[in-house]
Amino acid sequence: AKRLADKVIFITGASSGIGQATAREFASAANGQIKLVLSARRLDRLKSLSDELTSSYKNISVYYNVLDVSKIASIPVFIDSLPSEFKEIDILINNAGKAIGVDKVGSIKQDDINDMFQTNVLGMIQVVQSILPGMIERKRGDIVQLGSIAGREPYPGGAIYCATKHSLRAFTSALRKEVVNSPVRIIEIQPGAVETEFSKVRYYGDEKAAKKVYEGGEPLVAEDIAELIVFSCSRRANTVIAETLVFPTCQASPFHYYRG
Ligand code: 8X3
Repeated sequence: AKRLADKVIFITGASSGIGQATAREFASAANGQIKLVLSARRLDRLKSLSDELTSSYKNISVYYNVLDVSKIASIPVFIDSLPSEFKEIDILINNAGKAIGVDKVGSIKQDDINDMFQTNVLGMIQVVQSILPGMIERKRGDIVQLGSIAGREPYPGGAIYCATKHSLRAFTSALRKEVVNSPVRIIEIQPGAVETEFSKVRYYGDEKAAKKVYEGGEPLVAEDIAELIVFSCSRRANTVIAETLVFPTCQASPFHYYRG
């Protein structure tokens, strides 16, 4: 897509899952030079992704560095310290986020509540606050927010996670209204079941429990979401794909996952 040429693309949570797949998808879809800013907590993973992309594609340059979006104060510092050629971010993929635990209200661990709100809400907001003013000033930019079916339809065992994704949706919808006088596009993607490290993290590293989530049906893979993100960002400038709810064919809601 020529529309991606010369863009600076910033991805949070780029070391795995949807973030990593999106970095790969932009690199392969770009027809022309693009610059990727990759951030996540795991530096070694960012380095190998960067090495992979720069050796596979001539048309991309990559800057990567550690960013834990739950550390709010580190976000503007990260943005301010970007090398000048990576500073004018055109596309933000606000992806970093997680679910921790499936406990019911009354016994949810306070650490898990804090962690989810800190990352999915406070971190997500600060990333936008740090990047939006430059986009408004330059009169261009796309902000892609990673929402979820959990941001539309709450389910038992997900009270906190669902509350964070409802927060994201409310924030994103208000933001889209605020920037209606600007060419900046606000895009929200709302995945259902996607098999990544997501469920492993939710179950505190228990791989068996994570596998069970998708058993019997075929979940989406990270690349499916990455394709939609790149598609959304490469539409004609006047087109905003405002909200996209995405399921695998075996799913129709948090409560409808057909296992055969
Ligand atoms: C991830 C999808 O169904 O676990 O956001 O809420 S779900």
